[in-house]
Amino acid sequence: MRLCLFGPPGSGKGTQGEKLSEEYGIPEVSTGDLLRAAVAAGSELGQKAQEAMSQGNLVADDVVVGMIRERLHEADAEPGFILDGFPRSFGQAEALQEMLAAEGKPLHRVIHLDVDREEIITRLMARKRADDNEATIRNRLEVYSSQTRPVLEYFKERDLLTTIQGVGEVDEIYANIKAAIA
Ligand code: B4P
Repeated sequence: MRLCLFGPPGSGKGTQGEKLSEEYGIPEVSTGDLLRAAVAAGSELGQKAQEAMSQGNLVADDVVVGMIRERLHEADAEPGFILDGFPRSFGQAEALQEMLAAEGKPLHRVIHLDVDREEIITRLMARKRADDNEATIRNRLEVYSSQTRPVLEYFKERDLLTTIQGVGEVDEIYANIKAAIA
């Protein structure tokens, strides 16, 4: 199975991705986690990503797409994968579709976790990651509305999109995701 979890920051992509990964035995590939690991390792890629991330801006498409291309070619992603937080721009969506089409491995579904702004701010303020301060959260939400949310249309046009309410019990949301991919 090849899935994509789409939604605003704090919508539960990481939370649901981990559960899906465990149950289906395929890796959850989070661009946020990959970028944070690169920053922690002090690699050249990490240095490029750090400034954008600390301000809540998107890291450049070529950096993120290159990273995803490499990760999806690792052996554990051969039977499938769950993308968490990728794509986040039209450029990333097109690059992904082209890459998967060229390999004859199309996406099965894009799950959009819908959560309103106030709930997101409450969740992220409680989490306290380095980029979970109020100014950065507001910018991440702004970036989501202007650059990421419009990409939903791209997947809708291709009949790949299912929107699921991301508010409520984690297990209830998970059951709705499973029903959508069954
Ligand atoms: P991410 O790491 O993807 O950050 P995120 O969107 O905040 O994470 P996520 O949405 O997975 O959090 P979750 O809901 O699991 O990105 C960080 C930064 O990296 C970006 O701002 C950007 O700079 C860069 N980046 C990443 N991908 C990129 C890309 N493709 N292109 C360019 N730049 C990119 O968890 C949130 C909290 O909610 C948790 O505390 C959780 O416990 C809680 N929660 C989850 N479900 C809940 C529920 N049902 N009820 C209550 N709380 C819940």
